[in-house]
Order: sequence, then structure tokens, then C-alpha cells
Amino acid sequence: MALAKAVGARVHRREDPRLVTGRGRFVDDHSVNGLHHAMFVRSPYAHAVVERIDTSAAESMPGVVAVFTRTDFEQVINSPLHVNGANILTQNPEQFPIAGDEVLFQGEAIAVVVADTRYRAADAAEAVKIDYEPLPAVIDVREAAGSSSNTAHKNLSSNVAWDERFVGGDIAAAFSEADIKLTQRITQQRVCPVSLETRAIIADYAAFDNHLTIWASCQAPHFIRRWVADRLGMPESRVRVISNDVGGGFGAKIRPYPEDFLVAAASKLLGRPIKWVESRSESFMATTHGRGEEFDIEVAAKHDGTLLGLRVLQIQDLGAYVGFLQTGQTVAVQLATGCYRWRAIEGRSIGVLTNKTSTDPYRGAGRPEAAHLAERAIDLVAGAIGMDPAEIRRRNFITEFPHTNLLGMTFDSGDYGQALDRALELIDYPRWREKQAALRAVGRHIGIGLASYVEVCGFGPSKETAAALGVGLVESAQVRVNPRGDVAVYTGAHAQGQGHETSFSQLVADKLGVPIDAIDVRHGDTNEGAAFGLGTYGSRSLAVGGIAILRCCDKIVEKGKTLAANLLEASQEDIAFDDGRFYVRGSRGHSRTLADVAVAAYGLGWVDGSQEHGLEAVTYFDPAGTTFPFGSHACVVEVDIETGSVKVLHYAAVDDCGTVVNPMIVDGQIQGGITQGLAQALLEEVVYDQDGGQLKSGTLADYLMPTANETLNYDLDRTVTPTPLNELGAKGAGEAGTIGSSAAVINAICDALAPFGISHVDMPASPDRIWSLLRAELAK
Ligand code: MCN
Repeated sequence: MALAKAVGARVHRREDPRLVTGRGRFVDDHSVNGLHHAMFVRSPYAHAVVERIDTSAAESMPGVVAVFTRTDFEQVINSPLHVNGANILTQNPEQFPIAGDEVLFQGEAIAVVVADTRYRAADAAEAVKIDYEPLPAVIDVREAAGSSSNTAHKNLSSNVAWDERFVGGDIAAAFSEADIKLTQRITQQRVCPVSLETRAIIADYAAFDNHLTIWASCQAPHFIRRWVADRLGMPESRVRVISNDVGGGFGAKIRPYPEDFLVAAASKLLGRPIKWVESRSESFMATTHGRGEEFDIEVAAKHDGTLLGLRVLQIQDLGAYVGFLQTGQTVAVQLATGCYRWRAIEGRSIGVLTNKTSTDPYRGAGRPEAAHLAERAIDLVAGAIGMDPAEIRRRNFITEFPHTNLLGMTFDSGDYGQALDRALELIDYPRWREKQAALRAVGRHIGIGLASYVEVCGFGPSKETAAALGVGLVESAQVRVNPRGDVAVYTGAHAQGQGHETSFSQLVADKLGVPIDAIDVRHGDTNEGAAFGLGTYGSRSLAVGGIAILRCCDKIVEKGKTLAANLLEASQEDIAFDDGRFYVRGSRGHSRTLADVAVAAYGLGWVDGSQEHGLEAVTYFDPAGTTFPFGSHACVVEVDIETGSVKVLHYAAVDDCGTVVNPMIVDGQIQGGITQGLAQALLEEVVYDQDGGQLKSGTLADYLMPTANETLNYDLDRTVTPTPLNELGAKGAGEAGTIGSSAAVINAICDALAPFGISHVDMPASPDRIWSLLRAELAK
């Protein structure tokens, strides 16, 4: 049966009526009998020795049932947290979920107060007295990478956690042929994921039967079950993690966090259910940050625009501990060649520990950085040789697929030129160029920025991800046709806003010929269904989890044919399935519905004794390769050279994620992603005090999130280049918007500022940064 009906339709999101009417099931909406509340006492210092903790005053406060510190937790948590198991790590300091005698970042938990109300717990947390001896804080990542730096951990001799080199092609030869050589330092500032729903957890330990139930706001419930069970010494079958609706994650809710272990352990210690909901200021300090990298690039090219060689140095600020999946950030180097043919690349990635909050994936995770490098590099070359940025891209695009880039990444399919042409058409590129020239003549500064990107997503394949991330990323699904013919789908993916309940239903509707309303997509509960989930991130849910669902449906159809053969008294080879009916080939009228077969399958009707009963299937899908979505974004800005402020005038994006299941959902994903990239380009930055390591952007008044005022309507279109790596032809879409957008905005700003001799602006391109650059140039 061809996938042609529900797939591709703009089906309205089934989850929205519940969410927009306030019926979402978030952790803080949930309560349990006898619920108590946890509050964390966190370090005000970035680096210090903890000399003494006095919990006595807090313990005697009204409503307080316990104040726990490291020694209490050591009774129930048997070893440090799971740490990243990637093979590039040369050192990987252990992290116990709660600090002992050394705190390593501002916000690290030192004590946990449990009380009968959240407010009493908060009051008592303030009464915990802690004496600290401050230590030098390691904040500047470039300094931290040097051999003479203080160390972020007392007992380490260096801050370097990995130092990995990458070589593709003959870099010396590529540079020796160059007509022009350019260098550029590029910062990817730290950003904060800022989900609308902060992290939250309820843990309810029942001592009688040694069962632990956890409600968590997370992206991968099975990860929490796996590691919490392990560290608490419990069988996984006795730990149930439920994650219903999740109000955003953006990569920061993939990992199991210290609080997950501590709240579970506190519940075990006290035999009471305990809830913790992160406050916004805690979230700024204790939820992982994204990006946080310094790059140096060197580019070699010819006068005719031919790209030759690229050298890339990445210095990744890891914060106090190596993030759960943060070794994956080296992809920023591995993909820095972008959509282009180069002769050679030489890369080096250094992961460096500092006394800050750990960094971990944030939407795009390494690929926006790679695109930023490639797109800045090509614009720098275009500027130096005086070539149109569209033209230089066209001259260097990879045009044959599959294409293995110089560092071994195999791009499955693509048509980069088509996406660029469409983006130029959408913004009416020639008209903006004319307008730019006319306005420059009267002192107004318009800039047009292009960014053609390619990214990697749809992780597995398990073998590759196990080496790079320490987690072998397959995805599983279970599909069950119930006796009435309705379908329950259990997926190991777990949406935080991506609309899986809708798009996954569309897949099943076409495959099994069942109306969408008869399909229930279930996710986020480790006790439901047989699937073991690896979660939602890396734009993997459709291209991996969705394919597992499709393959379950295939198995069901095959099984159904054997059952239908009995019911129709025909041989199995003669049975066909189409549009929800099994029929004898050549005799469509001689048929049984999926429900007829399901009734028989469950023993509620008749089925030949030679058949195993039931109409369900479980599948684990391990893709043969990753998929490489791509696209071109075009942005038009006006820079006010008196104030340095930037106004985005027009933004067009053409993205290609292969076959699209739900165009409306994909558009929404792209819009959200562009807004995040635009916000990184112009507004957002996590700022630490350079001496003491105090977080200076710890509230929403200091950390500039975009509102509707800072965004605009984007012109969206897409091309469709299916991947050969899965039967649907689908690639990922969940991060695509972030990948090209920061580069498009910065390229536009640099284009506007080119007449002033400014060729690069770092992010965020705030008014004061641009104003200072202009003043410096004008003073020359
Ligand atoms: N889709 C489709 N056709 C395609 C590709 C995707 O119809 N060819 C649909 C999918 O079926 C799904 C949605 O688009 O409904 C996104 O799918 P996919 O690209 O597989 O990405 P994931 O579902 O794995 O989502 C992860 C991705 C990531 S990595 C981050 S970070 C992110 C994002 O999605 N965080 C989000 N989007 C977010 N959206 C919201 N609202 N909140 C977040 O925290």
C-alpha cells in the first residue's frame, strides 16, 4: 500500500486541544497522597571547599522532615552518576549527585531540605548554614585550556577532557596553492535552553514492594529509569518513570540529572513521595547550557572562489563535568566543510573543564556551530575576492550523492543548489541588492545574508553513536491492533512539543488503513508497552522511531495475512492487504477487515490452532546511516549605525527534510528553530563574572529571550529530496531551523557593515557590540 493519504497532509495537532485548554499533564499538575517537597541548598560559589554544614536550625523549622547531605545519600546511592562513555575522553571526573567537600560551579547542590510544603522547604533551605573556603574559579575557557591554568577540580592536573584531531586531505598542499588565506576567531556564546516548563520530578518509593515511581519532565524516560535504578541498586522492573506532557526540552532534558537521583533517594530514605519543581533561577544555574565554544578558523581559497583548505580549532567549554552527550560537539569540526567541496581540512577539538554549569546538547548541538563556521568562511572569502555570496556558494556546492566528506561523514542525498535558488527567489535577491545600493547612497545600511547548511540527524546508527556518545542509539516501537480494530502505538520516542501523537498516527493510518481517531500514540511511560525508548533529540524520532513503527505495521500485516488466510479459507500467498482489508487477490469482495482479523487473533473469534494468537509487533530499528537534511536561509537586516541596533526586515528559509509526514508540524518546527537561531544571533548570552564565576544572566530580566516583538513572519518553503536510508524517505526536521539561522543573520549584519571594513561580528550581535566595532573602525 502506498503511503499517500495521511502522510503529507496538514493534519491538525491532536495534542493541542488538551494543551491549549489547560488540560496538559505536566509534573507540577500531579499530586500524590502524603506528598512532601524538596528544596535544594546550592553553592553560591563557583569553586570552593565546603568546610562545615550546619543543618540543625533548618531541621527544627516547622514542617521540615529531613535535611540531607552527601553522607545521607551515600547510604542509598551506590556510585557516582553515569558519565559520558565516549572513547575520545582522556579524563572524565566523577560526579556524585550532591557535592561533598568541594563545590565546582555556582548552583551545585550541597543539601536537600524536605518539608510538608514547598514554602516551608524554601524557608528551611535558607537556614542551612555552610562555611566555604573559596578557591580560584576557572572561567575563561581559552585560559583553562592552557597548561599553566588553575584547575577546575582540586585533584586534577589539567582541565582538558579531550583533545581530538581530525585530518582529511593534504592540508599543506591546499594552503600552498592558495591565492588568499584568511583567519577568523569565532565565538559561539553559551546559551540557556529556557524551556517554558522547568525541570520537575516526583519520586514515590513504596518500601513494602520495593517499587519506585517517578514522574519527570524529560526527553528520555528510559534513561532515567536505567540510571536511577542502577545507582539506587534496584531492578529496572521495579522503577517506573512516567513523563506525560513536557513543556519543552531543547536538548537539556535528555540526561538524567543529579536531582533525579537525589529526589528518588530522598523518597527512599523517608518512605514518602517527594516533589521538586525547579525555579526559574535554579534552572539558569543548574540545567545544562548549550554551545559555549571558541573557534579559530583559517581558510585557503583561490581568486576564482574555489575553496581549498580549512583549519578549525574548537575549544569546548564543558563546565564542571563532562556532559552526558557533550562529546558529540566534535561534530562542529567534522561538519565544518558544510555543503562544499574542499581539498583538505585539519581540525582539532579540545574539551575543557571550567567552574560553570555543564554544557550539553542544545537544539542543533554542534551542527549550528558547523554551519556558522562554513558560512562565515565562505562569506569571508567572497568578501575578500569581491564575489557575490550566492555565486561562490554555487561554485563550491557538492553536487553528487552519496558524498563522503573529508572527515568521513556520508551525506545521503541532497540538492543544495535548488534550495539556494528557491531561497533567493523568496526574498527577491536582485531587488534587495538594488535597494541596498540605493539606500547605502543615502546612509542607510541594509545587509543580505545567506546560509546554506547541511546537518546530520536521525541518530543511530548504534555502532557509531556508541563510540561517539557512549549511547548506541536505536529506537523501538510496539504496535497492537486491539480486537475492535483500533490501534495502540507505543513509541520509545518522547515528544516535548514535536507533535508525535499526530505525525506518528499519520504513519499508522496509511499503513494499516485505520482512521487517525482509531489510533492512540502512547509514549513517556516506561511501564506501558514493550518498547525500550532512547528518547527524543537529535531530530531522530521520525527517521528512527517512526520507521520502527512502520516496521511494526509491516509485521502486523504479514501476521494478519496468515490469520486472514484461515478466515477466508485461502492460501496465505493469495492474501493481499489494502486500505484496512485483507482480501483474496483478484476477489476484493472476499475480504475481512483488520478488526475481523484482530477479533480472531485474540481468540474472541476463531483462528486455526496452528497460528500464534495476538495481533501486535515489537521492532527495534537501527538505521544503516544518519540522514543529512539541508537547506538555504536568506535574511535581510538593516543596521542603525548610530545605535548599532539590528532590525530583521525579511527572512526566508527553504529546508529539505526528505519526505514530509506533516507539513504543518514541520513548518512549526522550522519557525521555532529559526527563532532560536535568530535569538542566539542577536540577543541571548549566558554571562559569568570572569573572576568569581557568578552567573550574571540568571533571570529572565537579564537573559534576553525573544518575544513576539523580536520575531517576524518567515517565508518558508521546502524542497523534497528523500533519503535512501529508510523506506519513508524522511530525514529530521526538529533542529533544522536553528542550523542555518544564526549564520544567515550574522552574514546579513556583516554584509551591512562591509562598507565600514567590518568583516566579522560575534554573537550576540547586540547594539553595544556593533556600536563598539563601528566606533573602533571609524576611529582608525
Ligand atoms: N516530521 C515530519 N516530516 C519529516 C520530519 C519530521 O512530519 N520529514 C515531524 C515529525 O513526525 C515530528 C516533528 O516533525 O512530529 C519533529 O520530528 P523530528 O525531526 O524527527 O525531531 P524529533 O521529534 O526527534 O524532535 C527533536 C528535535 C530537537 S533535537 C529539539 S532540541 C527540539 C525540537 O525537536 N526541541 C523542541 N523541537 C522542539 N519543539 C518543541 N516544541 N519543544 C522542544 O523542546
